[in-house]
This record gives sequence, C-alpha cells and structure tokens, in this order.
Amino acid sequence: MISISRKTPCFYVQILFFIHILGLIWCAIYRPNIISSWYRPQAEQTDENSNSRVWTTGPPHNPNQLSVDLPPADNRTTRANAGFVVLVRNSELVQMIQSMYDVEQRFNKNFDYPWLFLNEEPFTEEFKERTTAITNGKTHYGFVDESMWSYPSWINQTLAAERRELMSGVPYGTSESYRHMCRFQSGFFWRHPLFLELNWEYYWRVEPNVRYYCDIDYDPFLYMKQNNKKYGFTISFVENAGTDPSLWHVVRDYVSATAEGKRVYFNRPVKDTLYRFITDHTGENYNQCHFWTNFEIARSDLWRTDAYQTFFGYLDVKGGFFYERWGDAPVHSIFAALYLHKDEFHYFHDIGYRHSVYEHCPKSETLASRCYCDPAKTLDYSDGMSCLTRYMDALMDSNLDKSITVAELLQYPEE
Ligand SMILES: Nc1nc2c(ncn2[C@@H]2O[C@H](COP(=O)(O)OP(=O)(O)O)[C@@H](O)[C@H]2O)c(=O)[nH]1
Ligand SMILES: *[C@@H]1O[C@H](CO)[C@@H](O)[C@H](O)[C@H]1NC(C)=O
Ligand SMILES: *[C@@H]1O[C@H](CO)[C@@H](O)[C@H](O)[C@H]1NC(C)=O
Ligand SMILES: [Mg+2]
Repeated sequence: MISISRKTPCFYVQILFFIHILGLIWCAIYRPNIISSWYRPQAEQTDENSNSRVWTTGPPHNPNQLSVDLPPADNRTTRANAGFVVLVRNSELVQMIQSMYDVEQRFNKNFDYPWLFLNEEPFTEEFKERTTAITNGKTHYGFVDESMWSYPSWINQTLAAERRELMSGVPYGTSESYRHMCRFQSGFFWRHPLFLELNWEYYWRVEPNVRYYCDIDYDPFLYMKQNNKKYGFTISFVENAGTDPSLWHVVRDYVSATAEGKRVYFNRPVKDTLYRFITDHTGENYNQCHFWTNFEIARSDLWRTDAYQTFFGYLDVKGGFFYERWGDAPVHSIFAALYLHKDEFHYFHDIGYRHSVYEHCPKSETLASRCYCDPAKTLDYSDGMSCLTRYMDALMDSNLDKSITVAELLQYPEE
C-alpha cells in the first residue's frame, strides 16, 4: 500500500548526504570561522596548571586580556560585615529556594552570611520558614512600605499609564510593578530601615531563579574589602534602548547642573574612570552597556554618597522610571562608571552564573573540576549583546592622556 517505502533506505540516505554537503558549502561561504576553528587549537589559556590560581581571560585576538588571580582558598574565621539582599515575591518561593540552594552549596555553607528578604507585601509564614530552613545564616524579613514603593506626588499617573500602553514592544514595557521594582532597586533598598539597621558594609544581591555553578572557596566580600573594590559584577550586557531613550540626556543635564553649582561630583579625570564602558570618547551617547544587577556585590555606602543620592533624586524628579522604563542596572552602571575609579571595579570571572537564558561559565583549568557548567555556552566574548570586551578595553584604555574631567566632558555648553 505505501509505495514510497520501496525507495528507502538508500534514497533517503542520498537525500541526507546531499543536505549535508549543502550545509558544508553554506558554512564555508557564510561562517568560515566555524570551519577554521576545527583546525585551530584553543588559544585562550596560557601556562595554567590545575593547581595554579592565576590565569588570563579575554576575547580572542584582543590585545586587552584580563589577569585573574584567585585569592587562596580559606575557611577564614574573620568575616566581613555583609550579607545577601533579595527583593522577592511570595509567589517566587520555589525559585527563591533554588537560588538559595545554589548560593549555600557553592559558597555560604562554609561562611554563614545572613540573608535579608524584602517585599512590598508581608511575607507568608511558609516563605519565612522554608527560606530559614535552607541556610545556617541568620534570616531577616523586611516590609517595603509606600514611601519606597508608590508614585511620588509629581508623577502624572494618567500620563504614565498612556506611556505604558505605547511600550508593549520593549521588555516589561507595559508592567507597572516592574517600574516600582526598578525604582526601588535604584533609590531605596540601600536605605530601607532594616538594611540600615543591619549596617552591612557590603551586600550581595541575589534573585529568585538564578544559578550559581562554581564552588567559591574564598570570601568575595573580604576580597572586595581587602582590595578596595566598590563594585563587583559577573555579566555585563546591552540594554534595550527602548527602555530609556531620554536617560543619557538627563544624566548630562544633571552633570551640567551640578557643574555650575558649588558641588561638582564627577571631577575625576576621564582616564581614571570606566566612562568608555558606557559611552564614546566624546560622551555624546549612551551605548546601553550596563552591569547586570541581578548579581551585584558592592559597598552599601556607594549609594549613600551625596553624589548618588542627588543623582537618583534628579532622575526621579524627571519621571523616567514611570514615563519610560529606566532599569536599575543602567542607573547603577552609569553612576559607577562616571564616579568610581576604574580600579574600584571587580569582574568576578570565577563565579559561574546564570540568569534567564544567559550564562557566564568561566573557562579555566583551575575551575574545571569545581564548576557545573559548559564554558562553550558562556556569552562573554561571543554574544554581540555582551559588553565584556568593552569593559576590558575601557579598563585598559591607555590612549587617553586627557586630564579632562568627567564633568567637563559631559556638561552641555552654556547657551
Ligand atoms: N516583592 C516584589 N519583588 C519583585 C517584583 N517584581 C520583581 N521583583 C523582584 O525583583 C527582581 C527582578 O525581577 P525579575 O522579574 O527577575 O526581572 P528581570 O530579572 O529583569 O527579568 C527579582 O528579585 C524579583 O523577585 C514585585 O512586584 N514585588
Ligand atoms: C571549609 O569548611 C568546611 C566545613 O567545615 C569543609 O567541608 C571545607 O572542606 C573547608 N574548606 C576549606 C577550603 O578548607
Ligand atoms: C496628565 O496627563 C494627561 C494625559 O497626558 C493630561 O491630559 C493631563 O493634563 C495631565 N495632568 C496634569 C496635571 O498635568
Ligand atoms: Mg530576574
């Protein structure tokens, strides 16, 4: 009955072979890198053996490579004054447990740092019980009230609703709660009453539903402290430009306004900052690069500086958290890149990490036996959306002999 079956299997093998050849030809023409990479040994690592805690990382063929120097493994008895901070909903309990399980297994079971959970709704008993059960560290639960999670008086809510309607094309563009979340993460978590009471010098931000892939046998908080680091990240990425079309203009307005007044906040020479991470050498446009804040290890008082508080206040009054959809990541990153010395940043290359579909998996002999991820899947240098190469170039940019300050570069000429 089924006459076609007489042609198989030889006929189908020929068809498959034909498709295979077509594929090879296509590859050779359009993706020559793939074919040549079959014959090229992986050249990224240099003289590393599995005991060494030093190696280099960087995009292939880029002169700027970063040296990674892992601190010695240690069960130190000294602890930093620090902990984990999480903004999370009751409905995300299972995802939260998953993130905590990773953090505890890879790191915190040997260190017992405390956890702080924040929510604009009261946490359920179940949430508190289950998150307390999974750690030996202390757990704290804080309520975020209306002073930190509502519309400021100057926001026109009708206009905000109209703008949301128009933003269905950008991620979370129509979400109201996401905007409150981004505003809270930009301007409030570091001055939440419970956070102030705990008085942590450093914090590590965690989100539900993230993965930590590598054993961490040293204390990243102490590392930050001992090396005078103020901002640590693992993934840097390009933001969807539709979320913050006016942000850079507002930033430059702010710089112009403060540069005219008595307080000039951005007075470092541009060559000492990471400004090239976020803009071109003329400071004309924001390139949308930012550090992903869903992982963030930083000094709490970075955000408590006069400079940041005024910066946030200025942005908040402009209304872009609601009329557009400014993210806390670009806000943190732009400020840090313009304000800090470039040596105060730290790239945690050794921390394998996944958030949503993107992951960072370190490529290193040293870590191979301690990570549960595939370095081939890392987005570091292969994904066009990754800003890591730009970070390294900004860090090592030595062509700048300019002593011009950030304020001088960014302020608009007077009319
Ligand atoms: N309590 C609370 N937490 C939220 C809300 N929206 C987002 N979050 C938290 O804020 C963080 C970022 O939100 P998420 O949905 O992961 O956004 P994404 O990482 O940008 O995709 C996560 O820790 C969420 O749990 C909210 O409405 N209430
Ligand atoms: C740290 O202590 C834990 C628990 O006591 C132990 O299992 C682990 O091997 C120790 N790590 C190091 C690096 O000494
Ligand atoms: C608020 O925005 C709406 C819609 O754009 C506008 O019609 C209204 O006049 C605004 N209200 C005020 C007080 O500015
Ligand atoms: Mg998230």
